[in-house]
Amino acid sequence: MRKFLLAAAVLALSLPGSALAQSADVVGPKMAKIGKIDVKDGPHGLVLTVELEKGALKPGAHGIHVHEHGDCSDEGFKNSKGHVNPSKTEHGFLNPKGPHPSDLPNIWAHEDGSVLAELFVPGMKVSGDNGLQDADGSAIVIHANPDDHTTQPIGGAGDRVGCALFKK
Ligand SMILES: [Cu+2]
Repeated sequence: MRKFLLAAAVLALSLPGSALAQSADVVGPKMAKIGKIDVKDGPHGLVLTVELEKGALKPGAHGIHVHEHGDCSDEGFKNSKGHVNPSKTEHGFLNPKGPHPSDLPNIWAHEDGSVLAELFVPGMKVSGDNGLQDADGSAIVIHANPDDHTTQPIGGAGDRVGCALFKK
């Protein structure tokens, strides 16, 4: 029993810093923290938990995607570049030529601007070549408007209003 408890303790301690799980702050357009995203690496893909504070977003639906470059340092978050897309497909769950592996369902902000959402990204990993923590890292970017899952290249989701940096 003691051996089991010890093993459980070691596992719990190893999770936050390992490749299996990572938590990142989400910063808003003025670089202030507006929430966080927790990522868990599972056997079939990533489970994301998005938790944003009151006032973080305007109420309603917002597009969210995994962008290819791990950089949230500029206003507008253009440094995060485009969507992770090693398969060279088009954007959009409703597009016959889509989706990008980094496309995600919209998240909804409550009337107070807060968000609590859980998302699944099939096939994506935390580490490895096309993982969140690849050579140049990745950014999970939240947009001002909903993603219509059809329009190129980002479903008409508009400006980038939140950014979470994932790097080794
Ligand atoms: Cu995007």
